[in-house]
Amino acid sequence: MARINQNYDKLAAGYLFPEIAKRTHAFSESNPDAQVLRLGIGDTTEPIVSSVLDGLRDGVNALGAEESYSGYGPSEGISPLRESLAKLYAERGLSLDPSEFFVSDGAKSDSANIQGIFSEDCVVAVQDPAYPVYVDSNVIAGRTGRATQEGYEGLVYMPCTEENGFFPELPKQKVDLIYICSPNNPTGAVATREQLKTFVDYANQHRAVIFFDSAYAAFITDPDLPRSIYEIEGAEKCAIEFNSFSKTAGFTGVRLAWTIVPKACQTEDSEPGKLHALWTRRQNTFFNGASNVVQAGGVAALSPEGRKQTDEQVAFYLENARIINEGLTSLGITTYGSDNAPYVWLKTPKGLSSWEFFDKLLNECHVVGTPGSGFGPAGEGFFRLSAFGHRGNVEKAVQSIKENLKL
Ligand code: PL4
Repeated sequence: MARINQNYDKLAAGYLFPEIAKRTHAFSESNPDAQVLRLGIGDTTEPIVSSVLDGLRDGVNALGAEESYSGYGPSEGISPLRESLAKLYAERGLSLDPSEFFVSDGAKSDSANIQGIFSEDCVVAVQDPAYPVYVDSNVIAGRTGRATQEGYEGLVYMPCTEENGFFPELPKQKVDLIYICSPNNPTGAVATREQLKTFVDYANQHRAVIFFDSAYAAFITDPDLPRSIYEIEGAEKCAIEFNSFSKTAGFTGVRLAWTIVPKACQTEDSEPGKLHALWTRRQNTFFNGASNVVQAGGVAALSPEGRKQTDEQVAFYLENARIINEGLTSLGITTYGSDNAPYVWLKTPKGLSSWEFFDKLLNECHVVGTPGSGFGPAGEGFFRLSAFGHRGNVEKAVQSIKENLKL
């Protein structure tokens, strides 16, 4: 007799982003003439830059000739891409071997799947608020109890609040797996070297492992802020890092990412090299590698011309963030983030709940954002606006908020 994975029934509600899409659709159905301006999902909007398009085309063309055709590739990714990634980190003085880079189809899937190579009884700590995938993947894996008003039983929430500058204190109890996202989705806060050092030291002391999601690292403009956790001494022994081409190369639909599992990284019951071997085995078993066409695009994105052009696109989105931030602050709304991240994190006015503000913004201004409470209990009373969008739409959204939001 087949039985389902009962852990799915523990999941608190629908996944956040489909829920937003559902509510937005309902609004559009009842207001067919309203132009809905979307600053909700962090999804790129600008065309892929020419050098990366050329790389993708080269990938396609290679498939059309007998001598350059390729079928299944290594599930860890093609060597030129892994080597280009290692060079990228080497430029910042980080010595990582190409074999420590695992190319994949997304930071979402990797950050959801990584927990699968760890013991089921590991205690998990998450920043609160956090990208929902970290929590949900552990709920499904059975590492939590029921959902309550305060979050899932058994999960250690590390509140990120105005008081602590949206970076958490160390957990009071011993935890085994720690998720840190910097630049942070949703708060836009970037961890300093000192802040990361406290977690790296904790992890090395307790033989915990940090999952460091740096999907927005390219948005860091402040040269003093770390873009990779491996800039912190000792991190290679305790941290696994995720990054993605989604937001830099506009690959949210194309799909390409990478995960770094250093050979030095270890757990309390394993030697250095074991985690690297387990992730290799996991990927070999469950994954057949990212698309060869797309990996050719990835190599082009890391070329000097690709980097120049994609950097310009990142700067474009950061300018959107500045425009949104300026518009909100001119209304007296308290905001965070936006300087080194593509998200503006705002405090809902008049103590409205996050979902109340979602409805208000949609009904009064026809602007869609993301309720902070969807990212965890500490996100209640906050709201996220995404800076991904065409400039004209971003400006229209800000104008509409300024003219129509009843404060
Ligand atoms: C909506 C911190 C966005 N349907 O594209 P990937 O898989 O390489 O990267 C996804 C990702 C990884 N890590 C962080 C992220 O914020 C994201 C993308 N987040 C958002 O609006 O929060 C897109 C979400 C998408 C989803 O469910 O991920």
